[in-house]
Amino acid sequence: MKKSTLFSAISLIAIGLFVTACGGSPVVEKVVTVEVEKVVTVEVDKEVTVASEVEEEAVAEEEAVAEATEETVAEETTEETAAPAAQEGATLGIVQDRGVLNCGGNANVPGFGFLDPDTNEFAGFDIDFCKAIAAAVLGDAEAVEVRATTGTDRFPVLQAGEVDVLVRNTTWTISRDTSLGFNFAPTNFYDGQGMMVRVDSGVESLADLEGATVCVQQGTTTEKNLADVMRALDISYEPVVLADQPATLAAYAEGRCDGFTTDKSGLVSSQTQLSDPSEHIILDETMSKEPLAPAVRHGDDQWFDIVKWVTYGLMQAEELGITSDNVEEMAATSEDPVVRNFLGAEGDLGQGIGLDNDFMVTVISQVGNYGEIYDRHLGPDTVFNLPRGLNSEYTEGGLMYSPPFR
Ligand SMILES: N[C@@H](CCC(=O)N[C@@H](CS)C(=O)NCC(=O)O)C(=O)O
Repeated sequence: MKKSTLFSAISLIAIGLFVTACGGSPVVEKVVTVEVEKVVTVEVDKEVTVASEVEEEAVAEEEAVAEATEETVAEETTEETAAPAAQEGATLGIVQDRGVLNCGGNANVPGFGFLDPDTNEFAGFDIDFCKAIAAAVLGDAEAVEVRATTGTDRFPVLQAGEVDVLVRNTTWTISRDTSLGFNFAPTNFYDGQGMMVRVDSGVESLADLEGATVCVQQGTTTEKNLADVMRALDISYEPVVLADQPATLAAYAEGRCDGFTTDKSGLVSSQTQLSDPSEHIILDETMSKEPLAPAVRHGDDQWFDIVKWVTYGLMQAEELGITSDNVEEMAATSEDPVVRNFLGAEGDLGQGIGLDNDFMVTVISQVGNYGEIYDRHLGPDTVFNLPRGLNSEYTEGGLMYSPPFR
């Protein structure tokens, strides 16, 4: 197919934003610079998609800057040369030759994706999905390089192939799944947007936020949902749009916003980072559906299948009662044909995706099943103690359901 080079450079510079800081006095808070620069080599019929997406992002950035009362953003995408689609069948070989899985992650959401400053290691629920994929394709759950991404740069980074997979509390939406050029593996965490407020504000529901300021992070579904929900409820409010989670949380903590909105998982996580978590509550209302899922680039169905079936495999293992402790024994001794096929003791299910037939034995022995991952990072023995809710197995009334390994 014919190729061409697309260069798109968008630079929005707004200077001298006069804002009112917490103390009330007007100050020049920051020079706002939003730059999106792309040089991409693409198939001709995909140029329009990429270009229009960049434009959409630019418009969204502009709106965010215009809407926000103050702030923010020195945001640059690092993408220079990018193929928006992966080549069929290539990714597995690239990862195996490299010997390391490049995984787009989050550094700022404890429990999900967090760069521990003490150990300088990434840890969390999402990070364990990176590890599971590495175990499946490289035989080593530790063979992962996590790249910290923000709400804004995660998509260009994945589009450019700078990471092989993105596992970063990313909501599966139609535009991301189509025009942005990604495929989503099964949802690994069903979430919804919430609102955190101070207990002493007396705010008990969204309706009480008339005239309030709300801190929200740029480049997220959160930003758009907030506008939609408040409009539908006919509540006027002022968004304060910030570049990343630390800035958004800090602005809320400093009292610059009455509310802080993001995915409820992100709120629970962020609440633990506040100096006195008990001074804050998360409102009962759920403002949106946020199915969080791993994503890969369009173009390589084999790679998509691998990420998809490793994710399902973690759920299937939990359903079958296979854990990191018993997986080797189950593989060696189980006479249940479903278990034997799943673990590659018989049949050739791994072969269909270019992996060893016992790939799930490697994954489960090194990372555990879905329930083990959940409990390790979010369960009753953690500071989050998040009930499984929708993230329970379907046999327990939840939505975790793997199609058959058959
Ligand atoms: N699920 C939403 C929101 C994801 C998101 O970016 N959440 C923020 C707030 S918890 C975050 O992870 N920030 C981390 C960071 O900025 O480093 C989406 O996909 O747009």
